[in-house]
Amino acid sequence: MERTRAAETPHKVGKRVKVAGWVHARRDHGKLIFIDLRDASGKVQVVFGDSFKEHENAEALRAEWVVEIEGEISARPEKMVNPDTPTGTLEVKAESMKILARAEPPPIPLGADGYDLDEELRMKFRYLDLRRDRLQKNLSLRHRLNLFLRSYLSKKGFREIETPYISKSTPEGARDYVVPSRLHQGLFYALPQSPQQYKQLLMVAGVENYFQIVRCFRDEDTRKDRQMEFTQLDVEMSFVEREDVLSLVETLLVGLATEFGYELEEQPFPRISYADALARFGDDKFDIRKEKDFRKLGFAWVIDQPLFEWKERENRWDAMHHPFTRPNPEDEHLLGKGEYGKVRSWQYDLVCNGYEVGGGSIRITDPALQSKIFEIMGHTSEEVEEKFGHLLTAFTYGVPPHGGIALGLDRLYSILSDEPSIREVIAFPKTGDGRDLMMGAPSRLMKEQLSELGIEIKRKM
Ligand code: AMO
Repeated sequence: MERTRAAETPHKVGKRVKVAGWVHARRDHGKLIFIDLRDASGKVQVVFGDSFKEHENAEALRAEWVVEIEGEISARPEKMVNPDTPTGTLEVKAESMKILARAEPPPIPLGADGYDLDEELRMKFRYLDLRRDRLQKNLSLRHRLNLFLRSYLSKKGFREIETPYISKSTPEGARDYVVPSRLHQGLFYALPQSPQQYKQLLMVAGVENYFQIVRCFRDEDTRKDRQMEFTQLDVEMSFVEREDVLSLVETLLVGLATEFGYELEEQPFPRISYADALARFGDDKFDIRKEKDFRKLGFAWVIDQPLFEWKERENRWDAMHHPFTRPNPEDEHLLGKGEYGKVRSWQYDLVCNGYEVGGGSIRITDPALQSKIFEIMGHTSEEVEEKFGHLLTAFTYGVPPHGGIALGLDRLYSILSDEPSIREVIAFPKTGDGRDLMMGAPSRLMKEQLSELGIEIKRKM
């Protein structure tokens, strides 16, 4: 017999079915034993009564055992109906049962929302933690949102193109995760902080409209809105100006809010200059909502950021966004005068409910201007050639004007799921100090692995 999922049972009242899943809860009333059987689609009540001959097997059942049950779906007696659950009007009258797996008592309770549990335990037993309703819902919402983004952008003529994860360092302001090369000992790959240079090279390649739901890697301390690996909706477009990128993202997000039942605080999204944001909110991340009520999204654009910021400790100018951001043409003449701090850029950031959920810019396409920016940031011409020569060369072969943006999906999804941390919307997140407690990462390498890579550990931890 084909398996029926819990959510399908309301359509099969009166029929004999086979259901399978985990024992979510068990209630023993002596002659009658009830269990709530849970599968990925939901829960359904199973009753072991007269039609079930092996009563002692039902007595033995414990939470989280995995079972397969055959029986008839029948309407519950009226006083037993539970109107609060989708299968609350029916039950499966068990006739036979197979125990597929027994289970140790779970080390963390799985019934409640889990917020008040020790996070280290939740992470160590993440495969159990993920069984709770709240996290299953978060995984489902994430899946449906990704589908929406993919289908929306595909309909607008964008192509999703995968770019390498084993690559060369792209400066985005964080430290790189490096990967030693076995074939080229002493040389290293880096995991990309974002696909920034690849997507610009795709524009040179004539792709025009690119997107990718992509993992990015940054060696920075994790926080409630930060992970060392996180997911972006990365977008790049050719022959566009700032307005085109802002309007694409705005219509995408309005469409998403409508489809998924969220209210927008203000529309069109207000645009606030960086200087005004600092003056009004004291921060470039702010919350425009009047009331912090559920399912309300307060999106706003921050524009006109300075191109450079002064790094006191390093005693040099650094790019506020990244070095590929185009200066506002009205301010470009200031570069020649050395008034770097006054140059505004064509950067734009998107904030929502107090978080920065996106950032992007119109890019530099003139190799001379790009070299000048690197020079202002303190790179020697040899360094520029070594680190960015490929991009500057590519720009000599016919580069279209282009620009783009990346949305931080973990942040956006945690807002949409009303979760306090992005860890609640990521299946397997790292702890605050960058460990995967379930897998036990980071971990030591075998001597042979190290020697194959030509690596010697100087200081043992
Ligand atoms: P940026 O560095 O601003 O831009 O990143 C875009 C968005 O990604 C999210 N984000 C993070 N989310 C979780 N954990 C992190 N450690 C983390 N770091 C960033 C934020 C942020 O707004 N290549 C450019 C985009 C472009 O210019 O097109 C970039 O990566 O929500």
